[in-house]
Amino acid sequence: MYYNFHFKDVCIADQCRNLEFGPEKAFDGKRLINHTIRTVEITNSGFCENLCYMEPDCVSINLYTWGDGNGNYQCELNNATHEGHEEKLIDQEMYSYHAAESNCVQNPCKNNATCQSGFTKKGYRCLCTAGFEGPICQRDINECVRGIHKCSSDAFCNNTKGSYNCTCKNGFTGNGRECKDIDECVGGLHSCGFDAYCHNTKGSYNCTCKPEFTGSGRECKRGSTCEEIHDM
Ligand SMILES: [Ca+2]
Repeated sequence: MYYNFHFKDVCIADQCRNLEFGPEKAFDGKRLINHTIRTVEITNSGFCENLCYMEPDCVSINLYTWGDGNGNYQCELNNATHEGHEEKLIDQEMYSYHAAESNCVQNPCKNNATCQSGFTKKGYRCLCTAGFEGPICQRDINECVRGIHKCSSDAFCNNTKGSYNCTCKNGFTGNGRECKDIDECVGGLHSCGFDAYCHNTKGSYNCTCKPEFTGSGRECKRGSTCEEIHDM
């Protein structure tokens, strides 16, 4: 009943895949559950392996033969084989299960990447999750250094594994992606002297002594500098 399906060097949309369905991994009366990614109705049972080959995540199939006598089949495409998931391979009548040689059983891809079997010279490829890169997605992307972050120009960017954080700089408030200047003068957060004017600036503020007062702005004394010197 089972053929040795060997799909090799057939390229679809520039994606070459090499997938082999050997007879030693074909089981009548079995079905792999919890790993089906797509179900297709077909009239030629051998076409199920073809569909699996064309679905990059697929490495095994369940074929269900309907009892309607019309020769229809239900083809389930699975993103795993029974290897490492033995408890998911259950007995079920009218089903047959067929697995390809998978190079993703010992998932070589890091950081929650998706492993797809049959691609590249290694026999698999990894689809990285956001924030990682490299042949097996082992490398964190430093978004801060690479300048691909979305932090405000008034924020610090902190790289993290798989992502990054934005923190508004002193004098600004917000979520880091948007930072608004804090008006210290209105908010009473300034430390200008009682006899000083407070001027808000972007990210900070200035203190200037009122007329007839002199000093740093944080401390203001009555009288001009000259008079102070004269007084001394
Ligand atoms: Ca990062």
